[in-house]
Amino acid sequence: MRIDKKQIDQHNSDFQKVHQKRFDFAKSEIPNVELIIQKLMDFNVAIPSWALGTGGTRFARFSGAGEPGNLEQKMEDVGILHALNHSSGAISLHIPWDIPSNYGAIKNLASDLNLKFDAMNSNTFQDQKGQALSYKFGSLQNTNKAIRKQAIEHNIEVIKHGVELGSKALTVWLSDGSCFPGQLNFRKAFQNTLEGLQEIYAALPADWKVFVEYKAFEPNFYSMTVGDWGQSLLYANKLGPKAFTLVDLGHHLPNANIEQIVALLLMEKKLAGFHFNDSKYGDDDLTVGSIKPYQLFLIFNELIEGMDARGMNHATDLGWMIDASHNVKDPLEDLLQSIEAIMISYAQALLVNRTQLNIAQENNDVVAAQEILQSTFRTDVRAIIAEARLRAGGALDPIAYFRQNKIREALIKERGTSTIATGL
Ligand code: AFD
Ligand code: MN
Ligand code: MN
Repeated sequence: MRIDKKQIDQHNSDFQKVHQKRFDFAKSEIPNVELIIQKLMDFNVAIPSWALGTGGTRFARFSGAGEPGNLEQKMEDVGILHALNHSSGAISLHIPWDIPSNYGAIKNLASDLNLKFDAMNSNTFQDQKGQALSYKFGSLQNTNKAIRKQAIEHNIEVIKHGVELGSKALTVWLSDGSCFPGQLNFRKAFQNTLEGLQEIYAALPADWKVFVEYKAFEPNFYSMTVGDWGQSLLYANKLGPKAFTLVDLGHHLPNANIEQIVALLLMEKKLAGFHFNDSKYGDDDLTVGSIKPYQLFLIFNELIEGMDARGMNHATDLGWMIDASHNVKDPLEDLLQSIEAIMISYAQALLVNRTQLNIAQENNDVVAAQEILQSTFRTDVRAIIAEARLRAGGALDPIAYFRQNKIREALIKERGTSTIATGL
C-alpha cells in the first residue's frame, strides 16, 4: 500500500494552524532555524528489515496483524514511514531473511519508494534450514576450520547481494563467545575471528566498508568475542582503512559512558555506523529515547562536535540506523516514535552553543557547561522538526496520520492477519 499525497496535504491543512503557532514561537526562541531545518531535511535514518514485524522475546511473541510477509512488503512498510516523515529513506537487509529473488525488480521498487539500501547484515548467529555445519559453538571463532569457512563464505555471499542492490557496507555482528569459564581460549578465538574477518575484508569492493558491531553479552554470557568497543577497534585497526566500529546503544554493560566511546572512536576515524535503540537493562531494543533521552542527546552532542571537528557531513558520513524490536507496540508506530526521538536529539545537538561550551570547558566552569547542555536539552524543538517534515512533503504529525487514516487496518486488509515477518 502507498500513502496518498493528497491525504497528507489534507492532514497538514488540518494541523496547520496549531503548528504555525508553535513554529512561530520556536523561531522566536531559537537562532539559525533555517539552517537547522535544512540539516533536518537532509538527515535520514535507515530502518532494519527485521524491525517491521513483531520481534517478541525469548518467552513469547505476540504477533501483530498485517505484518510484511516478504521483502517487497517490508520495503513498502519503510516506504510508508518515509512518505510520512521523509527521514527514513533507507532499508538495511539481513541475509538470508531478505534474499531478493529478482534484483532488478527490487531495485525498481526501491526507487519507486525513494529508498536506498543501507548496510547489508550477515547472519551466523542462527543455523538455517539445510545448512551443513552448526554455529552452536560460534562461527568465525569456531575451533573447526570448516565451520569458519562456511561463515566466511556466507559473509562474502552477503556482499554479493549488496553489490547487486547498490549497498556500500557490510555489518558483521557475531554472537560468538562462550557461556562458561574454560570453554574458550580467548586468544585463539580472537585470532580465528580476525583471520575470518580478513578474508571477508579481502572480498569487499573498493568503495565498500565493513562495520564490526560489538555486544557485551547475550547470547553468550561469560565472554563475547567482539564484546566491546576496544575489541571492535582492535579488529578494525588490524583489518585496515575500510573497517570501522559500529555502536549499538544497547550493547554495553550498564552505565557505560557511550558518549565518550563515540567521541574517541570519531577521533580515531573509526566510527562508521550507529544502531539506535533504548534500554533499561541490556539489549532491550526499546524505542529510541523512551528510557534515557538525555543520554541520547549527549551522544548526539558528541557526534556533532566530533563530526564538525573533522569536517564530516552529518547526513552522509556515518551510517545511521535503528535496531529495535517490538512486542507490545505496532512496529510502524514505534519506528515513527524512534525517528522523531532521533531528530529531536539531532536538532538539539545542532543548537548547542559550542563557543560558549568551549569557553566553559577551558575555564573549568562546570556549572556553565552543565547549564549550556541542559538548557539546550530542555528546549522544545518539535515544531522545527515538524516544519522540516512539512517542507519535505511529509506529515505534520505522522502518528496521528497513521491512526486517523487507519494504515494498519489497510495493511491487514491487504495482507491478512497471519503473515509473519522473517527476522528475530
Ligand atoms: C543483534 C545485533 C545486530 C544484529 C541483530 C539481529 O544488534 O545488529 O544484526 O540484532 O537481527 O542484537
Ligand atoms: Mn545492532
Ligand atoms: Mn542488539
